[in-house]
Amino acid sequence: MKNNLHQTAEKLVEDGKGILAADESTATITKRFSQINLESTPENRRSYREMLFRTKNAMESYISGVILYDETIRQNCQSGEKMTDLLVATDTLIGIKVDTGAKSLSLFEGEVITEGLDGLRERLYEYKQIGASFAKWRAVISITDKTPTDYAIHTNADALARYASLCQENGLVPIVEPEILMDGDKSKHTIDRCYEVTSKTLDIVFAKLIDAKVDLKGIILKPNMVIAGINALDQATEIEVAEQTLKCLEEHMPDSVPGVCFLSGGQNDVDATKHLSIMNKMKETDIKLSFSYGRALQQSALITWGGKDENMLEAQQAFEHRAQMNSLAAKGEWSENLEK
Ligand code: 5MM
Repeated sequence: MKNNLHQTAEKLVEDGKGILAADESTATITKRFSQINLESTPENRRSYREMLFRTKNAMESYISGVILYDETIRQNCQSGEKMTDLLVATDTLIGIKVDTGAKSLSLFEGEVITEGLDGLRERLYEYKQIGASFAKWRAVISITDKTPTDYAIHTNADALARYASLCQENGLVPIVEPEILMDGDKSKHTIDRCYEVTSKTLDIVFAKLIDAKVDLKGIILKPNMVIAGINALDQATEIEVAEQTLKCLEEHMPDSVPGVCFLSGGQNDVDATKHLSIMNKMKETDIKLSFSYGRALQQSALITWGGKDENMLEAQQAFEHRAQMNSLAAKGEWSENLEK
């Protein structure tokens, strides 16, 4: 019989739906707002996110869940209702970012460890009472000629496993996000190197999850695609990205995981959609591949909005368009001419 965790995980990857990552920490959303010269105040963050969550058709038809930041899960809309009520009204699952960010890893230059385990059990309990049904923790691994070290991968995987077990203990589905960053250096960050590092990281993460007794049917994996770095001299073709990513997941992710929701990681929005769609067309198994995009779902809406009320409708249309394109990609039905 399916328990609640399995049901929630399956609902997150329901056909043609994916996750909106709107859990930018204050520092990150401030960086995003600086592109439109908008001050990052609680009111502006609320207006922006409220605009996204009120895009009714996008939320109802294409988005299974939204990952929130602590501020948003406790925030009220301008009209006084809770922000989370907007998600409940469109039958969108409420998620919450529970890591407290990646901090420099002592004695390992250039590497980071994600923090947030202290007091996590109590915080998860509270988020569950507020209405969350899933959570997210992002581990960050970078590619250079000296990194990642084995220690950085292991210590980040230990934290992911501890987080995931605490989530399941508290009835929340953990989104397990080991992100290999795309900004490694020019010559070192080839698609082959990304394949090697992603494979190794997934092997270690899943070994630790299993050791921690995490029920793999009650998690969602949020990985990077296997792709050359943004600055890499040798860029891979879209077919290579799709083939390598599929191969990596088939060989390094246990079959029991109910679904994969990719991060976009700095790919431009159309590339993130295109790669997802090609993978879904190409796959020969019933692996569920969807999206948990932040920038690739939001960037066009943010720029169109520009912080101005009069642009809200057009910005919502931009958001709905990207959500619809990614919904099609999650079914392998996207094509370039739909972008026009
Ligand atoms: C939306 O941004 C998330 C939170 O980032 P910070 O902790 O840096 O504020 C981030 O974890 C995001 O969910 C993932 O990176 C996926 O987003 P992208 O933009 O890579 O699809």
